[in-house]
Amino acid sequence: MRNSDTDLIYSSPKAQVKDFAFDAQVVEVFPDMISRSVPGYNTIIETIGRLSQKFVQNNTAVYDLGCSLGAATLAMRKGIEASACKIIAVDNSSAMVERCKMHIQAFKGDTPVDVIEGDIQKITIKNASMVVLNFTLQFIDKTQRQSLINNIANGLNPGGLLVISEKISYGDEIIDEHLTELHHDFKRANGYSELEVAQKRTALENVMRTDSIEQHIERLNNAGFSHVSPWFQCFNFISFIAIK
Ligand code: GEK
Repeated sequence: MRNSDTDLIYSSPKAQVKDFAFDAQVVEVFPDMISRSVPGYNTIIETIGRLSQKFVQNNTAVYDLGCSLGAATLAMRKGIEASACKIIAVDNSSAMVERCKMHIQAFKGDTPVDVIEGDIQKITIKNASMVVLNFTLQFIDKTQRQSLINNIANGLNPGGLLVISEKISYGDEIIDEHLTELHHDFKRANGYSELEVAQKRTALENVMRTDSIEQHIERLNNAGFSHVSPWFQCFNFISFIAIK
């Protein structure tokens, strides 16, 4: 069923497809867009909530980096059982941050949430027991990714958890082709047309740059995480846990 929350951004032909941006138009349809486009998104959000129950410690900070409308923040606020914690949710899109604040206020919760408009590459992470990068690292310049992961590792307390979810590429042409096709089938099954799939792909081309599983694991190991593993994968979408 289509209503005003349905993502129709790429449904009509565009003379020129502009680079994708997290602007007001995207904010309006974001929950519909991400759940129809990212296989496993809801499972990942729910699991982030469950992990927060296990990993978040009393008197510590929790970070949701590239929080968009705060889905992971809300899941963690529901899951956290520790006391005197604070969630810091950061995004550099003013439209996202404005709407995120409204979402957070609409739900009750014991853990306070600070929604901050800012660049996740510039914030200081400290006294953290859990950090979430849910489909955000893929939008950061490749040359900046290791230093961001290093900052997160430095700001986590021993035993602290980083959850990182990403779209990936294999670097094997045949596998990449099949996984992309399976992903596009998933989108078609969720009601996106060929035109929508094709125009969105063009819009993301210069904006979202994927790494391989090996690159992610190497980067996490370089940053000093003691335990690193994928815990979820569907087609070319993956989520890792990394424990300091
Ligand atoms: C979710 N985590 O629903 N600093 C801060 N935010 C940034 C930066 C940056 N440098 N670069 C991109 N963003 C969310 C979904 S969406 C993923 C995350 C997607 C923000 C950007 O504004 C957007 O809100 C978010 O990262 C990526 O669990 O739409 O594929």
